[in-house]
Amino acid sequence: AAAVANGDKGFEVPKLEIKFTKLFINGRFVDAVSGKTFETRDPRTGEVTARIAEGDKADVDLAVKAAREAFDHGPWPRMSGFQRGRILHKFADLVEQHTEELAALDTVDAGKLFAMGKAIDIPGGANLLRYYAGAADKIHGETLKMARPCHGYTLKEPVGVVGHIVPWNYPTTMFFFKVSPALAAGCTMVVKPAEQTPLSALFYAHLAKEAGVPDGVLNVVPGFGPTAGAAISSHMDIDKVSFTGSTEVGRLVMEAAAKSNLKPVSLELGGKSPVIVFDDADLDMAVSLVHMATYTNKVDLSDYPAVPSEIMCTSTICSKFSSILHINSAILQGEICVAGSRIYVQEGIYDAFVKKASEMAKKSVVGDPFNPRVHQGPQIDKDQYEKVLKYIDIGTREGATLVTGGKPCGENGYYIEPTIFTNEEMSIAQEEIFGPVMALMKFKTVEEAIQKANSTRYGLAAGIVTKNIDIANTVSRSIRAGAIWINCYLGFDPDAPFGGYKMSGFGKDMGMDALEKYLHTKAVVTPLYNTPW
Ligand code: TXE
Repeated sequence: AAAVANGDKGFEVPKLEIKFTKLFINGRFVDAVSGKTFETRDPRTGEVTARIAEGDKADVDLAVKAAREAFDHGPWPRMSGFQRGRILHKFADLVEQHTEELAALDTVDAGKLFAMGKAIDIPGGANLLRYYAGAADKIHGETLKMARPCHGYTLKEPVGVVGHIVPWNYPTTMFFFKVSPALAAGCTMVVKPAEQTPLSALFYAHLAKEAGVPDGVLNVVPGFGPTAGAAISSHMDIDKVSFTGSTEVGRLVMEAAAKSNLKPVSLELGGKSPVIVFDDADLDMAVSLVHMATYTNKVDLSDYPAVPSEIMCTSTICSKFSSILHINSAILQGEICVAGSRIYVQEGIYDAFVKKASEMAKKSVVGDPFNPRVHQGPQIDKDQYEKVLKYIDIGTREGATLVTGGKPCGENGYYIEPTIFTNEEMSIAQEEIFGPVMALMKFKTVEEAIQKANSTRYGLAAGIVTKNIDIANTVSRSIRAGAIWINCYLGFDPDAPFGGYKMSGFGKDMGMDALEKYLHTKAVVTPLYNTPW
């Protein structure tokens, strides 16, 4: 079993003061209309960290009113893109200046490794702001080649008031995936962070104001899904909803949008992403890469030597830190939508691969995410912890072979051992577990690998490990998924659009595609002088 570092006290937990616990509406921190609050808990212990104002329909209404006013009459959409870009750059600087504190907030809220927050999530958020700050003054339409004697051109206009509903697994990254392009486009917005992780979003609202984002442009309303979340997706005065979360809730969001004002939605949903390892792969590199692909979010790979940093590209959201993060980015516990949780290994190296993958999982140190010796932190909350253990139980009952792990660990908190099953296509190899559970399977031919990789309702990402360029090219074109990572995993970059095929949703985060999703295209046509219309 994996080593547990719970008894290890040889590290410092930064002193953390929770400064922002109220809703942020129209540039001010306010109580909920109902006066209600809810608890946010520390997954390291299950104990309450803070009580947060609980936003509901009435609060969403107030936030939308402020955002509507800021859009219809405020300076933000009317400012030049250059001016908006300057404010976003300032926002990015402020985020970086508070890196430690913000990373600590995400650690106590989500159980994320502190080291990873400092190296990846927080600077990565700042980098997303900068990427879109640079794009804000380059938003323009086209001159059209009209068939008739007319002058025709397009204008790109912000879509209006946006509702962002975000999950808990990457509180900072998800916040900036959504907010940065929407701000650059000139939209105003209401953000609902996940009920498990409201802390950093409220801090970002405060920093946005300090940077000069006008009141009403960025509102943050923490609260629960069926109340605050549903109030956003069904709101008559929200022009667009951008959602990341489960496929089930994605369906509800789309339904509510259709039943209210037909607002466009974009959905980034679950995944069950395959990683295909071919016989010619460098075995040590492939094992490390797959380990990272499966367990990532709370697994730190820096102790595992085999992956050359330039190969293991990973979250270059934070390109500045690329060398550390190449190695470090694995820091999660499978709580990532692109977890490479179905691993197909070609028969020639299968047995050796299983052995090495299991050795690596056993070397993982599970424990307090503030401890720099720890590779893997706790699951986010009791529900997710129980869900993962339930899937482990199902795997065992369906006859999959448990190679390693499979048990909770630690005295308190929501820790689970990195787990490996070998099996044929069972439910644990089909359903999103969102935990540290790897399903290893064997294949013979390229065709079989493609067929197996595609045999899922999801289509978010896929990994291919081979030195053969023909196989890499063929397989990458044949897999129905929005991101293909060849000889790397988590190949995120601000310029690489990210989003799913099939039931993993539609619409992109990151890249210029994400900017498009917050823009309308307007066609303007006028006849040329003195020509017959
Ligand atoms: O997600 P939810 P949960 C998957 C993963 C995980 C499972 C459940 O498999 O185990 O989803 O996690 C808000 N109307 N992913 O329950 O409920 C909610 O408050 C509007 C994958 O946490 O989808 C939160 O802000 N909003 C995923 C957000 O939706 C509603 C990341 C996501 O929560 C709502 C997270 C409603 N009726 C979980 N109900 C990924 N793609 O990365 C809830 N919400």
